[in-house]
Amino acid sequence: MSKVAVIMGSISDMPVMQEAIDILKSFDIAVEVDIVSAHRTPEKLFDFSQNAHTRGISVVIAGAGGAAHLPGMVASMSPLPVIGVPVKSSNSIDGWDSVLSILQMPSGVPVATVALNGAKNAGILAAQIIGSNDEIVLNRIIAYKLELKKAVIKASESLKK
Ligand code: RP5
Repeated sequence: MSKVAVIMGSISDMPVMQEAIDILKSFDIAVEVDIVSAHRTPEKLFDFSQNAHTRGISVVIAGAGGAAHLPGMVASMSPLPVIGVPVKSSNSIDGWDSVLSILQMPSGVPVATVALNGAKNAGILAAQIIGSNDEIVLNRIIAYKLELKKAVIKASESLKK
């Protein structure tokens, strides 16, 4: 069974990252959650990045704020796809620090960066990656998108009443 690792640089990122955990659980995908700080626990960062793929993890979602080096450093050492969530931390310069430090990766070392505080989309993207090779998960994504469509149609119809 595929598993997604949701990691973050600090416990202060948890309110944002909880959205990734929640949507993954709604798709019935196994989630491993941990705090891995690129700057405060560098040894743990190395250990996590070099070994995640040997522990049944298929995708890594990494959220961090400020000088947000966590997603990029995981991507530098792991063969797994890494989705980066820029977190708008309390002392951030409007979140631009987080966005740019996760987005602007060098050639050869991609991080799939979602929107500022976009942990929910990170969870959906991780589910889609798993779904590309897992029909059950794929069907849950199809059902989810159908619900999105129905909500828009319902809202549209409510305007015409
Ligand atoms: C980053 O610094 C974390 O990802 C967090 O977004 C930010 C602030 O961390 P704390 O000082 O709240 O632990 O490393």
